[in-house]
Amino acid sequence: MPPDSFSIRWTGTIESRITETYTFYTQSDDGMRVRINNVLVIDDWNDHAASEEYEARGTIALEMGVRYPIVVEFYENGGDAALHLWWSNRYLPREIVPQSQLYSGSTPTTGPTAVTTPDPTATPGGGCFLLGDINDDGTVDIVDALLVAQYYVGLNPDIDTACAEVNCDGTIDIIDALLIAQYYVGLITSLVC
Ligand SMILES: [Ca+2]
Ligand SMILES: [Ca+2]
Ligand SMILES: [Ca+2]
Repeated sequence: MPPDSFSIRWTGTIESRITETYTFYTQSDDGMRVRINNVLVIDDWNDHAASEEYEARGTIALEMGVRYPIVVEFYENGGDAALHLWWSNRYLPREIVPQSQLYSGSTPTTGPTAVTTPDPTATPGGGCFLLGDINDDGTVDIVDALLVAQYYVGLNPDIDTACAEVNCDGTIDIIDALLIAQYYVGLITSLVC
């Protein structure tokens, strides 16, 4: 491939771990376009440097567990060449879109990813009866979300981990805390994965 005057198109799918509106950001040298679910989220198809000054951004709502088709196009005209892609939402700070949320291939799923379903009436560990009810007080609320967030940063190692792993991805992290918080405010209706 020549160092100048080329273009590239990547196709695959992207999956969010929570249901949220995301902002995507690009810095590229030269042009870049990002389509997600056939929506042109970023259209920055012109010559420029890869810097904050020429940063482009766009937003799109993503539903947790759904793999949306993503197409990233890039061209280089002359001189330097670079491209970067970040995302963020109101809960999660800006980060490079992690490899773990990108999949090759172009066949998106049309619904939430199938995962094993635990029995929500089970009473694991310390006896919590509702997944996400970390303090076992009978309601899932913001306190439970905070307890999981504290566990995630190592502040609260004694919580009922059977209730805290709400999305069944094998780790208890800030996503589990966010899911409980979203359940608490009615943005999602089930914590059973
Ligand atoms: Ca260039
Ligand atoms: Ca609770
Ligand atoms: Ca988890």
